[in-house]
Amino acid sequence: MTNLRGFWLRSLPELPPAHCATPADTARAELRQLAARCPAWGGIGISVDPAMDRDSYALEGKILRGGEAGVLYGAYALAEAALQGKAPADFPGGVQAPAFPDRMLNGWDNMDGTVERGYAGRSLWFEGGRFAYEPDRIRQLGRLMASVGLNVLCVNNVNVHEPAEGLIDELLPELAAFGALLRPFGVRLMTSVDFAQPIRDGMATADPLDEGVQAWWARRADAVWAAIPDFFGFLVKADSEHRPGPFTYGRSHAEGANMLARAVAPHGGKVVWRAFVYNCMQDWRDHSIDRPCAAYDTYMPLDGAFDDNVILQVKNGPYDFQVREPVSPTLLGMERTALAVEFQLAQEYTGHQIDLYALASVFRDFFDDVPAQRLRAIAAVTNIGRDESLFGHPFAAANLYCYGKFAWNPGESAEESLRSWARLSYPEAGEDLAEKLMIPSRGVYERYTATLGLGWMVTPGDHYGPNPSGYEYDRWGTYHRASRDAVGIDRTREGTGYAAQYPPELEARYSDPETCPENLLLFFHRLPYSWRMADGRSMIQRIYDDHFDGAAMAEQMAAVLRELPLPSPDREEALRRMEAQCRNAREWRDVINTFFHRLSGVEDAHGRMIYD
Ligand code: GCV
Repeated sequence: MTNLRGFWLRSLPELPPAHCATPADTARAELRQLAARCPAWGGIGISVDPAMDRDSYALEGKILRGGEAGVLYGAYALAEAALQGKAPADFPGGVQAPAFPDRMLNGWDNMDGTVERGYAGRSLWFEGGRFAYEPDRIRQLGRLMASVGLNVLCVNNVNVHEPAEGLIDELLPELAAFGALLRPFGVRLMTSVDFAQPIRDGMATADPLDEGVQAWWARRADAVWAAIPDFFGFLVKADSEHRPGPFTYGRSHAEGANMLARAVAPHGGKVVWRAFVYNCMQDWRDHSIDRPCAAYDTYMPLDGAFDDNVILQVKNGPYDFQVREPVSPTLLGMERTALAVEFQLAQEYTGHQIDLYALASVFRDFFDDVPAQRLRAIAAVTNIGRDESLFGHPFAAANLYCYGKFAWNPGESAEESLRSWARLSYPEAGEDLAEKLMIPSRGVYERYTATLGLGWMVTPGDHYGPNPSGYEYDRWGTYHRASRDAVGIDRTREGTGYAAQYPPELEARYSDPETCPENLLLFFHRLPYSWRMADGRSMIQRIYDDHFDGAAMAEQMAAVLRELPLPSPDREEALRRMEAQCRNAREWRDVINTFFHRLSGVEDAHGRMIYD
């Protein structure tokens, strides 16, 4: 059966029996298992209260009262408290409810079994053009999702490749069978759809204003909801990175999204429309286009034009899941559109689940700037695959765990969520694992890769390992513009104007290099290497120092890891990956420092080795 490496449910190893049909059945089974392990928490009964919101719950004496799925979230909350040694009397009183009704995971799984940006092996549920899985592993996935409060799973990649079109057609019975395994865990399904799908089905056009096209989608929706009555909806990547979309027909994204929304509305379905639209055929010499401006420029004029059942899903930053980005101004600007933020748990630019990079502080930083009330939903690209540990690196499980915590409560603390993950998942090592490895991990990774808000210096395509010019002369709009004297892009009103997309207070903070957070300095400003940082160091010296420090810190983390009392085989797996991380950190240090040394001609103040 499934190994639960890196996840606290390992302390309650039994899957609820397969005959559990509802979240309430599952909750009862989980509470029985908990009572056997922690007798002080025995004797708690469950009461499903149709008057409560679907996902909320309250512990009232010995009764866990909740909505249809809320009782299950309550059962897992009780289990977490019990396993951290708390007493039932300490359990929070009152009704507990999630901040967002829709808490989504997006699988970028292809039906041939590969996973786009997957670092935990092949797809957990697709192989050879169809569903192929061990039912218990899917139930385990449902259990993992419910245990961290998530309730929607998109099964296929937003880049919809051909066989996936069958998902809402001849493969519907397979999709329904898959969904049935997740329903007892309160998880509903979504699929990505290809905007041009009617054409592949023989239609002459996919124009959203064409009545034949509208009727085609309505028929598809009828078939999907007939097979899966609680189906969540469709996820769409349109007019993005060569995917088809309404622009082909001179239509707006509101017209495209609303056409689909009207097809699914009679079934209570949703359309989740991604706002990842930019010019991916840019000439690097053209300074008039600035990619981070793209989403706001495209969608702000459409604010208020989307139907109620459309959710616009916007990446957390304006670029693409870089190590550090400011928040997306689109999420701060749109007032009359249902919005979702999209994070990426899969560590595409953040270490491929080899290097440690805890995302908890990414979530914290985001919600420090974006009030949760602005958002209708929250989404994240999964980091799960067929590897035995499900996450590749067992500690990458922390990113799913912390995502769930923030999806439920955006006021969560980054440090505390990592501490509870570590205490619960590795009780023997918990404190040091959190304090010395997970909490500092993002800062360490940032130092040796992309300090001061510089992104994109990665190997093209693969996105692991350094290549400072790899994306510099390419068509993707991803430039740092490093020259002999200066680096960075001026994004103030005097430059590309991007900063003007923010509300005044943020614009003012970002636009002045003295108040701009140092970790975003070169994202917002073009500065000479001699620029004085707050601590008196020159900017170029700071770049050198950060890369030396980052690589040294990775070595210190390796020394800590060697001493941690972790169970096998997690310990060996983590050590093996840490060795690779240290190699990676040294390579980043040398390549980036050499690049800037050669360009600037400035020597390191400490005379350390930089290659000539
Ligand atoms: C699914 C980036 C990634 C792509 C991904 C895309 C997206 O460009 O590199 O792999 O495609 O984002 O979010 O659509």
